[in-house]
Amino acid sequence: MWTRESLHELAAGELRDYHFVVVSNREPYIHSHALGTIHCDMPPSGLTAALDPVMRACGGTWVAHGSGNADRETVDANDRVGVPPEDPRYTIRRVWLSKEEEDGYYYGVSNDALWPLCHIAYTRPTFNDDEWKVYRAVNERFARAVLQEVGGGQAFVFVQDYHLTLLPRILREANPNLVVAQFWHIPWPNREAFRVCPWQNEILEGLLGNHLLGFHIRYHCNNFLETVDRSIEARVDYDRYEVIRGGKKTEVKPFPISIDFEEVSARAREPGVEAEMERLRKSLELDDWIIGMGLDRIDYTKGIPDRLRAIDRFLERNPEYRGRLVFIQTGVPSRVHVPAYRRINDEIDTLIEETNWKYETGHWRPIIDLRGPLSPLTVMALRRLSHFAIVSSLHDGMNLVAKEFVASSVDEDKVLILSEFTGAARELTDALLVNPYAADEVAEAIKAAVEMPLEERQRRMRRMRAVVQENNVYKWAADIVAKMVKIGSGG
Ligand code: GDG
Repeated sequence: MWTRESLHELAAGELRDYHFVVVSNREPYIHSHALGTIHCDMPPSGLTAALDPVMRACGGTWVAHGSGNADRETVDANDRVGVPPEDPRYTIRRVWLSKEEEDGYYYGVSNDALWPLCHIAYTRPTFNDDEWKVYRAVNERFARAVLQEVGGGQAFVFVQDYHLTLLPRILREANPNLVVAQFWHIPWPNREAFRVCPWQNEILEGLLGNHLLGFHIRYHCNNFLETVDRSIEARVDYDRYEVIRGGKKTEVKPFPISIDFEEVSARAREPGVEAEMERLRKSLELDDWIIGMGLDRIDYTKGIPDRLRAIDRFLERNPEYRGRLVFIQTGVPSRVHVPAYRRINDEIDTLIEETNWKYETGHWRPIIDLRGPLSPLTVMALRRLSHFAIVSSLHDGMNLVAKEFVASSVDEDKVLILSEFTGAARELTDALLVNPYAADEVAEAIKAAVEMPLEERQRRMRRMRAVVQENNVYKWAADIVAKMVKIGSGG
């Protein structure tokens, strides 16, 4: 079983002669002004949740966009700052972007073109050539920062996600001593879906700068190989999962991401959680109701309206649960500068209002809307209070919310309703797997969840906990680091 310690040993031994550099759009720690002082926070994101423990174990440098309003005041003359602030274990090197650059590269190409392109959620991508020029320039800016950090020496560079598709090629051409890997946190769609992208060849050539390209599941690897095979001049080896282009090899492999199971379980058991549960019971007037929860970054891929429609359908079909079951929807709004995200927030508002209006009696209403930033303690107390959770993504690379719910279920007495279109569904086969587009099917799963006998709830949850405990984030990181080391040594 991989642990923070064994990963640390691996990193200290194998990465001894190398500099380890992570590159991502989002920084793991943001400095901002609040109430007259400077705060340092970890923004909620799957990526940060997964990589911060890894960086603490490996040390090194994390290159990222400095987006906090106190970020410039907290770096040194070389734009560097040590984190975590109370006990610095690694360095953030901040890259600065203007509002126009953020608009074209982050909101435009990354989240209004590539995100909808890769998620089959029936939201149309927008392709704008001016934004693409900005995206290209920003990728070059990140490349310059990485090359400065590593100098001419040997280094492992681990790039994150779809914001930086052009970076690997620039790095590999500029410094042959680098081993470059990239992890793609979202799905890779089939070739038919990808071919509408006007910049497809440049993106593929950029990604083939990597020595190693990782996806969550084999299905996404297959989609990528097929896309390359049918789009550009390259030799694709389907048996070895490799692409050779211009004499350079890219290995394409699955690495299912995960969470720090032990830490989440330990946090679920902290004494403060029970007090917070009590506070929530009182302030939300929860009585002895059956509680379901959803926790998501507000995104149209997460299927939040679909889940709310399923709650409506459930109450319509099972009137005996009116006044007895409540669903708490939480989560933070994100990417609100992109029109599709504003629309999804409005749609959720309307659905919650209509459903509550339809069924509410006395102080009971079926849906409690807790959107907005919540403290980790409150999120944990909500998980512990819940009898079931719904993760209803229309398409999701992995989905860490599902794994966090499993790790928090220390009473082994909760049910997970999980979309079959998440990467997590491949591992969490003891969840109640559903098609989120089918409201009746999800409504039936809610009924099955609340009526499931205790023994079956425990049996399913124990098995899922064992899976997440074994396939934890340290295993994800160790597998990638070990593979990078093997590539670095010519293997
Ligand atoms: C991408 C891929 C892949 C969410 N709302 C709040 C909050 N969160 C935390 C969750 C979880 C994280 O954010 C979300 O992670 P997910 O994996 O569920 O989703 P994405 O952000 O879309 O992540 C995804 C992931 O990358 C990693 O590769 O799994 O498929 O889309 O940790 O707990 N945390 C707090 N308040 C919130 O309101 N405190």
